Order: sequence, then structure tokens, then C-alpha cells
Amino acid sequence: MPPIHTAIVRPPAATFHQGITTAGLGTPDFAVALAQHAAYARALEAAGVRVIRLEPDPDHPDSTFVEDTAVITRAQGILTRPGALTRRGEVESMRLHLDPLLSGLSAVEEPGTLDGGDVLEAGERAFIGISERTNEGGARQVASWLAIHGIASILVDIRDTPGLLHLKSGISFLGGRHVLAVEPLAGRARAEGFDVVPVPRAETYAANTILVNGTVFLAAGFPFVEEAVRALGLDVVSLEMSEFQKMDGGLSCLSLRFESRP
Ligand code: CIR
Repeated sequence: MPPIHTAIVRPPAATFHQGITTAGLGTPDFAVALAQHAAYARALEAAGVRVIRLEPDPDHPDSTFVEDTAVITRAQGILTRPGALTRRGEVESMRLHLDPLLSGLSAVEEPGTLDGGDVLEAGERAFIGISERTNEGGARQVASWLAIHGIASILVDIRDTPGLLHLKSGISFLGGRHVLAVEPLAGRARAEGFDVVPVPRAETYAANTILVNGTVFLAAGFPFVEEAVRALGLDVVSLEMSEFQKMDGGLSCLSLRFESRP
């Protein structure tokens, strides 16, 4: 997997607790969320990534989940059209930041909707989830865009899979032929030739990881998944994510990552 050179993050705003959530885990503690976010950004830097920190955006409580606003591959990007109306306004601001950094920037067009959390690149392939947020039109637009860059897409309907907001809530890429996946997605990944590290139901939240320059970033507190990832010989950084979990967000959502130097 090519190295990750740069990542964009946006710390949560004071309105963070007003975002969309189904978790039922209570109200996030803002100070703790800020500290967890800062630790996440520092961990990216420790893994050799240049981190661009955007200003918090109080008008958009979910704007810390920057991954949902764009898909970036090989110095090109496509802005999304988020499925949740309250999140559409996050995209314009991201356009202003991405335009100077990328050699090409497309956009998902109406009536397509897509959240970046539904797009998982795994080597030369991508899995695209059709979810509560991403419709088939949006998924097909991004599949066509990825095809231009030599990446073949596999569309996966997750609407009947309980507990998954986005595809990447249930599956992540560990490099080579390895993915980490909850059971309902494991069969699909195996059918595509991937070796699956299974995630037990009780540790579903830990299925969302990111691979950063050889190190797997994992949510802290999920010992089965951590041990299984370490058993592959991969380095692990475990990060406290409790306040983002309360708002249905995972590790991948907190950054937009660029493989090459923008
Ligand atoms: C939302 O419901 O849109 C946010 N509260 C959480 C978004 C998480 N994003 C992601 O998994 N890619």
C-alpha cells in the first residue's frame, strides 16, 4: 500500500453533541473529545503523516467526521453528496481546502448520495456500501470515477445489516490480502479472494481501523481484535475513541488521507 503523506482533520466544535447519533451511549464530553482528537492527530504525525488541522465548524456538528465529505485516491478526489441533509453543507468548505491540494476534483451529483465512510479501498479494488446514506446512484458514480483510476468496485448493500452506519463501520483493509470484517461482510470479502480476520459481534466497533504507513490504528478496549491484528505481525496503535463512538463515528471518519504528496 502506498504511504500516507498527508491527512486533513477537523477538531470537533462545541456543537459536537448536536450531531446525528443512534448509539444510545450518552452525550459526549467535549473536553474528552478534544483530547481524543488531539491524540489521534498526534498519532498520525508519529506515523510520518503531515496533518492539516482545519478550524472547527460549529454550524455543522458532524463536521469532525471529515472522511464523509470526499473520496481521495492517487492525487485525485471526488466530493461526496452526504446522505444526511444536515451534513451537505460540510462539502463546500472541504472543496475550498481540497482544490489547491489535488490535481483533479470531481463531485457526486444529484440524485446520487454518498458518504465517504461507505468507500473502502483495498489495493486495486474498492468496496462501496449502499447504506442509509449512500444510494445506488451515488455508489455507481464513485465506482465509475474509481474505474478511471484503475480501481474496480464491488457494491455491497448493507441496508439489512444491523448496527452498521457505513460499510467501513464493519470492514477495514489491513494491507496485502487481509481485511478485518464483521461476519455479515466477511463472506463477501472472502468471495473476492481476501483473507478475513473475523471481528466478533461484541467487538463490532473495532472493525473500523486505518492502516497508516505500516501501523494499524485501532480503537482501544477491544482485546480480541487487537490480538488478531498483532498476530498478523502488524504494529498497532490503540486510541481512545469513546466520545466519537457516542456519535456513531469511528477512526477512519476522523481523517481524509492522501497517499501521495498533495
Ligand atoms: C453521522 O451520523 O453522520 C455522524 N454522527 C457519524 C459519521 C461517521 N462517519 C463515518 O463512519 N465515516
